[in-house]
Amino acid sequence: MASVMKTSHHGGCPHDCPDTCSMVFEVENGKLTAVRGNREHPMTRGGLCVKLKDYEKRHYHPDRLLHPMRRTGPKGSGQFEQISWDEALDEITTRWKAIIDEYGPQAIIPYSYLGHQGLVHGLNGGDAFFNKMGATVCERTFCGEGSCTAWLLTVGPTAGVDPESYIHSKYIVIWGCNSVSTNLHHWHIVKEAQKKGAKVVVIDPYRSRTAKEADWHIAPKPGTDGALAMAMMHVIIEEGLQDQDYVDNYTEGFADLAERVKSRPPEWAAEITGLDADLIRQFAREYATSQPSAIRLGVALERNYGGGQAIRAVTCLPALTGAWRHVGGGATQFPVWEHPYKFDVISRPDLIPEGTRVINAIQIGRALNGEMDLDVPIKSMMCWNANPVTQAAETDKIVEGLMREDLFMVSAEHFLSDTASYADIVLPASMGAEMEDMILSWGHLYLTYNEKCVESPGEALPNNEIFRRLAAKMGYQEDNFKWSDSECLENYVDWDAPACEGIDLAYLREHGFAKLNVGTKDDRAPHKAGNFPTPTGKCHFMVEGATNFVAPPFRQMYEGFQPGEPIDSLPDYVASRETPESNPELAQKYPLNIISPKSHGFLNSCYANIEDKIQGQGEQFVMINAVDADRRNIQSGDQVRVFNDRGGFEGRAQITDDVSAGIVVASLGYWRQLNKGTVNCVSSAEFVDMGHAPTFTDNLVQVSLAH
Ligand SMILES: Nc1nc2c(c(=O)[nH]1)N[C@H]1C(S)=C(S)[C@@H](COP(=O)(O)OP(=O)(O)OC[C@H]3O[C@@H](n4cnc5c(=O)[nH]c(N)nc54)[C@H](O)[C@@H]3O)O[C@H]1N2
Ligand SMILES: Nc1nc2c(c(=O)[nH]1)N[C@H]1C(S)=C(S)[C@@H](COP(=O)(O)OP(=O)(O)OC[C@H]3O[C@@H](n4cnc5c(=O)[nH]c(N)nc54)[C@H](O)[C@@H]3O)O[C@H]1N2
Ligand code: SF4
Ligand SMILES: [Mo]
Repeated sequence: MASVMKTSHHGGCPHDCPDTCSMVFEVENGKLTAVRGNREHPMTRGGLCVKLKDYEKRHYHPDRLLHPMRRTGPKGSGQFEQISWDEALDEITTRWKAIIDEYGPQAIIPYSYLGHQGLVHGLNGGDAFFNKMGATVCERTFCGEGSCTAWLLTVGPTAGVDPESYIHSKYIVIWGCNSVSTNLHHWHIVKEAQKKGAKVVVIDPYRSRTAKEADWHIAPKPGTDGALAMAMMHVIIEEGLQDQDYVDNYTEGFADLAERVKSRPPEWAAEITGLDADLIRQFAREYATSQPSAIRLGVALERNYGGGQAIRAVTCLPALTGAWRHVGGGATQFPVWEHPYKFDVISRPDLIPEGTRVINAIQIGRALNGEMDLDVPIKSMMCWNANPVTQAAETDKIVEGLMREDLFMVSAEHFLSDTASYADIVLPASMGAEMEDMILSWGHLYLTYNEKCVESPGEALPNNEIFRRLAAKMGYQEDNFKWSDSECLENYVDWDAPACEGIDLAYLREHGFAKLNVGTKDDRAPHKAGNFPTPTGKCHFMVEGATNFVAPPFRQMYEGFQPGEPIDSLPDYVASRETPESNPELAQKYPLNIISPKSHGFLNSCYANIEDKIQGQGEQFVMINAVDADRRNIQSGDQVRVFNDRGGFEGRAQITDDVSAGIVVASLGYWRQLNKGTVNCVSSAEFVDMGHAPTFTDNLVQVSLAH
């Protein structure tokens, strides 16, 4: 009998998810045979989610791209011929050099996101290459960017409450986050706290899976969280429930905030949010008096025009009530702020030529289809780690742009995604277990290592190797393009930072993960005595001279960026752009607000092409209230069309009181090539008030029976 070589290796889930699970890769005879959650990791606790539990199958899926390919049919037809890596890279660099000669390097735009979350192969992995080229800078603000701006203005770059410290919380507010689907490895801690007596409040306009498990589900109208938070502060101050000592010592602008919220009573907020004024009072009192209280801010909170201001208001609450004094008290946005990554070394913003333009990824459709007034047109786009046709707003414009015969489009992918299918050259990319990396975490305080333990199938290559080879062909000489993946890791992390004390790459290789030295779950109370990483060291209810900005690393920092427009010095409620109240004329045609949250069974658009995952998730649904369904003669199970002036998609009606009248919910990720349109066909590419974040929840639609 031939002997079987069985080994286990440390992995990290590379998907765009706050949990960044620590994984164990099982390898037999050079093949990945099983992937499981690391039992030693206090948050992963041995379990992966439904998407990843058989991650090895994704590695060897029959549809996986294995060879470089050149388009042979019309754009988007999916007709390609196999070519060699040399041919592919020669063709790409020859075309790019010609474009640079004729139009300059800004005619080329990179487009990437967090398809892979590694420091080496992830979001910023191609930045150094395209910065050296002088390409247009692509600003990537899909996820939490308005929230980042609001958070940084108020409390600075702090990780806030350790997600593990929620075990000590007595009152937990999950605000605009569907943790059961999107943050599972925090949810078990919340559930444990709940068992110990903590009250769990979920604030979500519809009854999500998470809302169903809450002790109290509060359902304001979409985009009205700012009014709710302002009214809470009104009640807290009116009833003297604030921690005056904390406010006096560790905050700025209390008198101005108190003056502002005076005219924001619960009755005012009730009109806006659709909630009862007494409910708002009760919530404010409970929140202020049940300590430690913790707020987990979800990404979706920012997705309306007033999203940034709403998050500023929410972020004031823990300082007003002194919640920060306690372990398990305060708020959590992105724990990534305390991870010592050297984004300037990874991205090399110093290489960006002065005056280089910036185009935002959310508006890529407008940039490609000619709608944006560009002095240099975009002649080439390279896309990796992202799938804008499915995930970015105003899909029809993106497709119109990608159909342009004069656009040279390159895609590095695992599968022929909705976006890759429009490429001129497709490059096969390596997957999780096939490349070394450390996986960024925006949902916990651990460093996570991922070992390369199997070879890539076919001719697939890691993203960073693709850029190394492209750099060699372009003649770029910087160190970034010479470092091996291991050398990148040595250079990309500030191993000398206090947070890394006792941790180095060798330690991570041996143990797979390591908690940063930023306090333990049982003693971390980073702001018990103020100590906020703001210019004054205090929490800023008010920021004098505040301006809008986009935080790094999503927008690389270089001196050419101008500060944004001035913004209100205090938080407030700012109305959404598309609601029946704010735009009655539009609402006559399109009376319903659509929410397009993440799917339980897909990871953004990943897995939405895989048969058993589609079966698990179910087909595209449209949740609608009986009142709205009756008016349209819609029965449960009917195929319906959801549309507005930007486009439309189809789904199966689910009549349910999980959504209120006036709201429909259809989840994200379904592939356009397998469905009739996607949720992003109706979403707008306008920005919210801060951080150039997207308005994915600020869209009016009509729903009718499909024909
Ligand atoms: N309507 C609506 N739209 C939304 C949202 C919403 O809530 N509603 N959410 C937004 C949010 S929060 C986000 S983060 C974005 C996400 O938007 P995207 O990042 O564009 O979405 P993904 O589906 O994760 O696309 C990742 C792609 O990268 C590929 N990929 C994965 N790993 C690798 C790799 O190692 N190498 C290469 N070359 N490719 C790889 C995957 O196959 C996949 O096609 O979507 C946004 N869009
Ligand atoms: N299963 C699964 N997990 C994922 C992902 C996935 O696609 N699938 N994607 C990953 C990514 S990229 C991200 S960014 C995270 C995001 O994870 P979450 O932060 O949970 O984001 P969403 O699912 O977009 O929205 C969460 C909830 O916010 C609600 N919401 C929408 N608008 C509003 C509003 O105006 N106010 C309030 N209070 N709530 C509102 C939605 O109804 C939804 O139930 O999840 C990650 N994890
Ligand atoms: S997608 Fe998220 S929950 Fe699932 S294994 Fe990866 S990190 Fe964990
Ligand atoms: Mo995201």
